[in-house]
Parts: sequence; C-alpha cells; structure tokens
Amino acid sequence: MEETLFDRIIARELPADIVFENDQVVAFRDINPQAPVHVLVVPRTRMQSIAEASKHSPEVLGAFVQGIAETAQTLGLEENGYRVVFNTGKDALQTVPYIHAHILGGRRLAWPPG
Ligand code: DGP
Repeated sequence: MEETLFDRIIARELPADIVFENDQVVAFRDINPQAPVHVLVVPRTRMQSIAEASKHSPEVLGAFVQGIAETAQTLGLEENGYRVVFNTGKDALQTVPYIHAHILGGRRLAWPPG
C-alpha cells in the first residue's frame, strides 16, 4: 500500500490539529468540516478501509472503536450525540485509502445522508 496523507499526519510529517491520541489511534480535525465538530480518527495500524477489518485482530479493532468513543468524549459530544461514518470505496466517495472514522457533531444532523 502506498503512503497516504494520513500516514504522514500520524508520523507528524504533515501538520494537523490533533485533538486526541493514544498508543492505538490519532484523531485530528477534518480540513473541510461538514459540521461544527468534524474529526477523523485513524488507527496507528494501517488498513485501507473497513473492508479489510477482518484481516486485523479484535484487539486492534476494539482499540480503534474505543479510540473513537474516547475522542467523542474528549470533544464533549456525549450529551447530545454524534455520528460516526466510514466512507468505503468509490460509491461512498472514500478519497483517502487509509481507514478513517469521521466523527460529526455539534448540530442536529439530517438523515438519511446524501
Ligand atoms: P473520505 O471522503 O471519507 O476519504 O474523507 C477524507 C477526509 O479527509 C475529507 O473529509 C477531507 C479530509 N482531508 C483531506 N486532506 C486532509 C488534510 O490534509 N488534513 C486534514 N486534517 N484533513 C484532510
């Protein structure tokens, strides 16, 4: 897999507004926010998309999910709620081939998404 933008953010080779990190994940604000709070959470273990999740251990995947929840808590989103989105592949308009969870919150979100 070729190096992506998010590999470079994790390696601190590119700047990003990091809001949470631990041994397993890094979370940073999206450069093109679609809600008052829009953060991307990436696991330090590289995978292209959620379609590859079955190749990874429950420990890695569980830590990723915990990292998403801890990021949302850090951002103060627990009380009013938030949405977690994984764009996967071309029909979903995934543009960066490194798995990332979008956390969207800070306003009432519409459903269904477009
Ligand atoms: P997706 O369409 O799911 O692949 O979303 C990729 C997101 O990444 C998109 O919402 C914009 C964001 N993004 C793209 N380039 C950068 C960047 O250089 N820095 C940050 N913080 N976000 C970026």
